Amino acid sequence: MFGLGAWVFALFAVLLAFGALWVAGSAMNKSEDAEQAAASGGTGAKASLTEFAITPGTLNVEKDGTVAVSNDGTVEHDLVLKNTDKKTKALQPGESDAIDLGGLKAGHYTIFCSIPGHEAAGMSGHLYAGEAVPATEESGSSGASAQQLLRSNKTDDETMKKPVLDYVAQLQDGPNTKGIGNQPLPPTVLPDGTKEFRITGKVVDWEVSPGQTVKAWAYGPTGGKDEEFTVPGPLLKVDVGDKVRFVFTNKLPQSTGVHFHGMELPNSMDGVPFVTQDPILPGKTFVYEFTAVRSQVSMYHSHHHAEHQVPDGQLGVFLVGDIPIPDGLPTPARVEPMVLNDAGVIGLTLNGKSFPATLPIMAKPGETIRIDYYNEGLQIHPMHLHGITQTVVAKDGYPVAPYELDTLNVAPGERWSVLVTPRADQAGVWASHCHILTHAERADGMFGMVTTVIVQ
Ligand SMILES: [Cu+2]
Repeated sequence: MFGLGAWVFALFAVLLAFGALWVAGSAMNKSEDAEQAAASGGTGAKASLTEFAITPGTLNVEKDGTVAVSNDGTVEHDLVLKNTDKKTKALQPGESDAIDLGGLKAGHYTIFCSIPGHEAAGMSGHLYAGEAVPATEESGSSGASAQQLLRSNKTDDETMKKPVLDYVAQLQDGPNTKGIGNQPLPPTVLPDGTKEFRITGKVVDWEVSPGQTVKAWAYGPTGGKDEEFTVPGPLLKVDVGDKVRFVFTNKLPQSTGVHFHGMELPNSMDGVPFVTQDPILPGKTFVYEFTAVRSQVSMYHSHHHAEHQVPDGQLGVFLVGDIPIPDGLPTPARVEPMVLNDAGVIGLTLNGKSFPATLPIMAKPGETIRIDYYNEGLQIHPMHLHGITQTVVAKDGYPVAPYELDTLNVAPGERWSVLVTPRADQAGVWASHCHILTHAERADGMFGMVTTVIVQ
């Protein structure tokens, strides 16, 4: 097994790196706030609420000051200081309110919008009441508010440590949520050699992160138990030249259609309702048949109400054969799919899970892993791997002349395949995350599109 101590140490290094970025961002906000404070008489700050952000993300307010809050969005929002009674009223679009911080202890507070779902969507931030930066011995201040601020900062760090420890604990205790996506589903081989998959779409409970269970629109094996319905759906794999039969049954509360994204197939099998077929009504079955003509890194997903059906979970990986590896590069020992999502009930996730429920990618020194990124979300995600080079070998399943990078932009619909070969001197836990930092971290620590590559 793994040395837990080394794990914790390495993950703290990760936290420190994130922390440095955060301090830089905080310093910028501070200068903005200073301007605002000057304009409003020196004791207050202003916050703007939109979908789905609190701007600025860090508010520095003098003790007993006020925060002017405006709803500049298009739906109802509010602003609440966690664990206090300080908050605005529910603000309609265009409305404003002020929070009087009179009597509030100097310190650090988490702020958020309490409208259900808005905090998770990104409406959270920090508020510092009192001095903006803790005074040090050297600066000559030993006032009570500075001491309180340091204590409060320690509490904040403890809060941020928790998801990391929860993630680490999975190495000993196993996954911290129910359900794992991308489970290989072997086909039934028919007498003529056709490979048949029987897949159903159904709404089931899906645990995105510990304790956070949503109603996912999942794929699973037809006739399977609810536990076999996952996000992403079952991982399907065939060989080049195979005849494929995909028998789909719709148990969703809405019509749908299954599109094989990236697959070369007959027009009538393309799965786009009103373009190549009628919608598959709830309770009905549709049979897709095609021959897999070349190697492919493909996805199967809904193409009907896709704006919600796909991010809600109607997505899966469909591999054909293997990507040819250019001369001089090692053949991968395994393929690790990493399916990105950012919307619907599933939200900011890797393989249907939000940190700390994401699973690490394990690699031995000298071993080559192929990571396939699939973007099933609505936004671009720059996927950054710390410390170890990623060598791009295919785009959308098509081989490309290999090139190296550490951050790979993955746009919606794209699939990128990279090889990762850690060296012996790269042993450790390497963070791997989307570098849109609000997709990876929020006021209470890391979440969402974060995992690690563990070289051991
Ligand atoms: Cu992202």
